[in-house]
This record gives sequence, structure tokens and C-alpha cells, in this order.
Amino acid sequence: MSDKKTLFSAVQPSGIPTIGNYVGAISNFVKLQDEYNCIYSIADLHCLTVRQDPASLRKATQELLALYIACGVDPEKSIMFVQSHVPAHAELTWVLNTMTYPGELNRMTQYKDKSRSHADNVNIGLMDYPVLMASDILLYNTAVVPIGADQKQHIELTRDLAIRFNSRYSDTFVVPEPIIPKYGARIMSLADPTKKMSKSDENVNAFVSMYDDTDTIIRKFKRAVTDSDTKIYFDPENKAGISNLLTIYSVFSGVSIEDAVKEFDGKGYGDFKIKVGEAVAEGLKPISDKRLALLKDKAYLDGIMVKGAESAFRIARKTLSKVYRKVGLYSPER
Ligand code: ATP
Ligand code: LTN
Repeated sequence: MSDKKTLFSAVQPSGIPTIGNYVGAISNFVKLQDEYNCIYSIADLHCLTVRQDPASLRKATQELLALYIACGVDPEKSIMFVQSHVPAHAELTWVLNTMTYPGELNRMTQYKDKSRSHADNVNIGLMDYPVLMASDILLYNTAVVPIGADQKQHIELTRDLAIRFNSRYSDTFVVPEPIIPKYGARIMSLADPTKKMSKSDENVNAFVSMYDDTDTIIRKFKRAVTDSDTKIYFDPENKAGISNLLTIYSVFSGVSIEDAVKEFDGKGYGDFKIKVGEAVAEGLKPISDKRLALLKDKAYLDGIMVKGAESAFRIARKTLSKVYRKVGLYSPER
């Protein structure tokens, strides 16, 4: 291992990733690959907190690995692995559970939101979700975690748990920092720009998925909810819909928000929406092509998964052994 700092992040294979996941997280996974030792996980255990169709979950797990690679995560540079392939994640969760208070978990925004949207299945795992996420991060001596804005609260809990453990026992965990992009940390729903774009939204017009084709993408942008004004400028508070489209356009076209505002000065909303759709479709096309090609080579993807799990396992096991020893779990001489 080099002397670069470690970066860890993950996405749940809980459905088809959206351009929100791409802009807020995956595109930054690619950009940060040279600066850090990167470890990217597919958080399948987290998915179980919401009811899943088993066959779809298995398929989404393989597809997410293909998507990481298609977006530019390089298996020669970064470790990619499936969370459930490394048992230390669940094991460290148990230890950290004994140091986490119910009040810390039931005030989490995501827990409150998901308890509302999955009222028929408010399970202990849903509440414990942030402790599993803290374990993911802390096992790898992680310095930085690139995430969208919605996950910031979970990183704060991770930091609290690391500090609590370090002060109760002795210095063990690195206390991680979040990396949240300046623009695009919270891509909003196309149907309701006051809500986060989410892959589990039941309205398919609310999100653009990473697997949508060009016609679907353009149609969804044409229907995007904006406002009754006619001017195009960046003001997330008063013009949430237009500002969201400007952010998406900026990320996909590589033009700054200021330049995009100039480019669309005096143009109508209709033309603007089509241009945003075209920029997104153009950006996603090579990713789609590569993803589909990768999915034809299951042996290649499985090979990367196995290799990734082995590398992750080695690092995670070391941290877990240290933790077990420090809390007083006895280990016999072998
Ligand atoms: P679900 O809708 O199933 O709860 P999710 O998309 O919110 O899932 P993940 O798949 O685990 O959750 O998200 C992976 C990463 O994508 C996280 O870093 C998250 O912050 C980021 N992300 C999710 N939605 C957005 C969004 N609308 N804008 C920016 N980043 C996002
Ligand atoms: N909870 C995250 C996904 C996730 C994650 C992580 C992100 C699971 N483990 C560790 C960063 C680091 C989400 O975005 N919903």
C-alpha cells in the first residue's frame, strides 16, 4: 500500500441507480481515484433493511459492479467488493451497537423518512443502518468518504462512534471526514424539486435512471416540473426546479453554472429542458454501452468481486482483531 490516505464509499444495490447517485457519489469515485487508496463497496446488507425481491437484489448487485466499472472506476487502481462478502462488517456492527444509544439512531433523518415510507416494515435493521455504515467506514482506516448531502448525518455518527471507542479504549479508529460536492450533492426529483431524487420513488418520471435510453431521458426532462416564471437563473431556494436542471446540465456538459446561465439567457424553458436532456443522454450513452458489454462477461465481473473481497477482507480482519482484543474478547494461541 502506498502512503496515500484511504477513501471508502458505497452505494446500495437497492434498484437502478439514478443520475443523483452518479452526480452525488459515483462520478466523484472516479475523480478521486488517483489521489487516494480507494475502496468502493456494494452495500447489499444495507438493502435488507427494506423488503427486497431476492432475485432482483442478486441481479442489481452484479449490475452495480458493472456500472462502477463502466463509469470509470478502475479495478487496477481501486478495490471493489460486495459488503456481505466480508463478514467483518456485520461483526464490527455488533460491537459498535453496544456503544450506540437508541436516541442517536431514532433522530436520524433517513430513519424517520424511511419509517414513514415503509411504515409496514419498520425493523431494527432500518434503525441500525447507520451503525453498519459506520462499521463499513471504520474497518478500513478511512480518512475520507465521498457522499451526497443526505448521508452527512451518518458520517457525523460514524465520527462520534470512532471518537467514543478511541477514548474508551485507546487510539484505534481513524476519524473520517465527508467529501460532499459543492454542486450536485442533492439532485432533486424532476416531479417535485423540493424532494431528493431517489431510485425508490414510485413515480418513474421523478428520476432519470442510469439505464434509461435517450428517448426516455429526453421525455423525462421535457416533463420536469419547474415554475411559472420564464427566466433561467440559479437560485435553489426560489427556483428549485430550474436550479436543479442547471446543476445537472453543468455536471453533464462540463460547463460551469455561471456559463450555463449565460448560454440560456433569453431562451425559453422548453428549449432549455431539451438541451439538459440531450447533455445527460450524451453523457450516459458511453457508460450504458460499456455497462452492457461488461454484463456479457460474468466471469470477469465475478473475478473482480472475488479479488476485491479478498483485499478488503485482509484489511478489515486486522481492524476487527484489534477491536476484539481491545474490548476484551479472548483469542486462544494457535
Ligand atoms: P434509496 O433511494 O434506495 O434510499 P439512495 O439512492 O438514497 O437509495 P444509495 O444508493 O445508498 O441511496 O446512495 C448512494 C450515494 O448516492 C450516497 O452517497 C448518496 O448520498 C448519493 N445520492 C443519493 N441520492 C442522491 C441525490 N438525489 N443527489 C445527490 N446524491 C445522491
Ligand atoms: N448509506 C449509504 C450507502 C452506504 C455508504 C456506506 C456510503 C453504505 N455504507 C459507507 C458511504 C460509506 C447511502 O448512500 N444510502
